[in-house]
Amino acid sequence: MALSQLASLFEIDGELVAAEPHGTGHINDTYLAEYQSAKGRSRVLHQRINTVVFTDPAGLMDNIERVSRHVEASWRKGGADDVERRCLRLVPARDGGSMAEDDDGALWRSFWFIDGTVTHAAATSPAMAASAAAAFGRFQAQLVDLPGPRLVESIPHFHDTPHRLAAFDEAVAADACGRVAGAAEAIDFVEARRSLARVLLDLHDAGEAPERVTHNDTKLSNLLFDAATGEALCVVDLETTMPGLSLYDFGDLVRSASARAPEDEGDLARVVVDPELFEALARGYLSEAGHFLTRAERAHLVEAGQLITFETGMRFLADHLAGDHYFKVHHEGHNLERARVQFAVVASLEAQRAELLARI
Ligand code: GN1
Ligand code: MG
Repeated sequence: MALSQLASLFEIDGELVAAEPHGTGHINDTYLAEYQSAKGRSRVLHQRINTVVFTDPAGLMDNIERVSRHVEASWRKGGADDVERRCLRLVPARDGGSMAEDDDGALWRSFWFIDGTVTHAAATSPAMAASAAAAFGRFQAQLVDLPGPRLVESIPHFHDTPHRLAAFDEAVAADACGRVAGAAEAIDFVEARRSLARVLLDLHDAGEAPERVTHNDTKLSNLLFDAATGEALCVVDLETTMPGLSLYDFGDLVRSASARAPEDEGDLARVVVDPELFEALARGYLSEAGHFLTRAERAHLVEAGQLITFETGMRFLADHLAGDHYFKVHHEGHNLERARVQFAVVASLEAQRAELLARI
C-alpha cells in the first residue's frame, strides 16, 4: 500500500509524518494523514475508492467535484462563516483531476481534513437529531439549482427497492454459505413486507415525488458535528449523491437516528424508535427542505423511514447470506446482527405509526 506515495500524486506540501485508518465506512478505505512542511502542518483524508462497488470512478469523481463545488459556493453566497468547515473540499491531484492511481493500480481521492469535529453512531438528544436533519435538508436545498447535466448514477438502482428485493430473493435461493436456516426469522420478516418495496416508487410514478439531487446515504455518521457547539457542520460521503427521491434521505435519517442505538446494537430490546427523536428529525428536515417538498412527500415521512430501513436491513441480510462480500464486517454474523437491528426499527415504526404521524 502506497500511502507514502500520495503526497507526490496530490497537491500536498511537505512530508508525511503520520497516518492512520479513519472512520467507520463500510465500503472504502479511509486514512487520516498528517504532513509537515516549512509552512506548517496540514491534515488530509485519503480514500481508496472501492472500484468493485463504484465501477465508474471517473463518473463518480465528476459528481463529487460538481457537488462539492456547488455546496461550497452556496455557503459562500449565503455569507456563512467558517465555510471551510461546512463543506468537503477536494485536494486536487497533480495531474489536474481529482483522483490519482498509485503504483499498485489503486485509485485514490483526497479531502482537506476538518478539525474540531466529531461523529455519532446514534442520536443522543432531540437537539442532535434536529441539527442532523436540518443539515441534510439544507444539503438537498443547496443542490436544487445544481447546473449542468443530470448527475451520473454512481451505483445504478441504488434505492430501487424492488431491485434490492430481487437480489435478496436470489441470495436466499442460492444459499451460498448455508446460512439461510440460521436466518429464518429475518427472512420471514422480509417476506411479510414485500409490498412495502414500491411505496415511494408508486408516489414517484404518480408524479407526487419528483426526482431531485439527493445524498442517498444520510446516516447520522455521515455528518461532522462541531465538537465545541454540537452543531451539525458538514455533510460528508458524497459518493452516492445523485438523482434520487428526497424521501430516501429523510428515510435514512429515520433509520439511523430515530432510535438511541447504533446500527449494530447487540441488545435488540434497546432498538426502539423514540417519538421525540422522530419529531426532531421531521422538524429539522422540514425547516430546510419543507419549502420544495410536495404535499404528498410531507405526508410520507413515516413510510420513508420504514422503506429505507427495510431496504437496508434486506441488503445486510442478503450480504450475510452471500458471504459478506459487500459490507465490511468485524466479526462473523455482523451483517445478520445489523439486519436484525434494522428490522427492529421497522417494527417499532409500524407499532408507533399513529403516534409518529400525530407528531408531524
Ligand atoms: C454503506 O459506505 P458507508 O458506510 O457510508 C452503504 C449505504 C448503507 C450504509 C449502512 C455505497 O455506507 O448504502 O446505508 O453502508 N453505502 C454503499 O451503514 O452501499
Ligand atoms: Mg457511503
